[in-house]
Amino acid sequence: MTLNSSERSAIISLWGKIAPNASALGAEALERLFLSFPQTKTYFSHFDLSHGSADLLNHGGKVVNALGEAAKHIDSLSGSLSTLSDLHAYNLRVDPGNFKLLSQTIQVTLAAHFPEDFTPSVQAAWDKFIAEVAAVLTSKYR
Ligand code: HNI
Repeated sequence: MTLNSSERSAIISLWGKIAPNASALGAEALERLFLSFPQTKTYFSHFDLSHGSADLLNHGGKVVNALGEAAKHIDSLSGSLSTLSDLHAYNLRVDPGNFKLLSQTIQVTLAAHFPEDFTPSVQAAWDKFIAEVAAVLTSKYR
């Protein structure tokens, strides 16, 4: 499931536009996650999940910037995401199915903000990229 070179460029070039607004875009993806799939809120009972909250912005920034870091290490994801993988499997125990839901709300957020850039092929590349990241973050469950 490795990304080919045009998929890689699709990730890297859109990342340039995402980076300056990582927190706001991440917060929006999380808000969409919690509204569309309310069961995902169980992991965040200690957060203020109201629209525009500092918790959403902070955490949104962390998630999106982790994707940005992953994009820079696209050939060595399992090593570069190892600590995050331990965290999600052993400490947070996030059900792996939730990663697909977050992937969807990240993609909807990108489509809404970058309609010109987010062509079907760019969308397919992001879908694949986030699936690769999620595969690493859920690999330690096995
Ligand atoms: Ni996730 C913490 C990245 C999916 C629930 N998560 C983090 C952190 C990063 C991160 C970065 C902060 C780590 C730290 O502070 O050291 N998470 C990612 C990425 C994905 C992802 C890149 C998928 C693309 N996380 C999910 C999913 C859930 C989830 C699907 C549950 C629905 N994550 C959490 C929770 C925390 C967390 C809960 C801890 C939050 C806190 O600060 O208490």
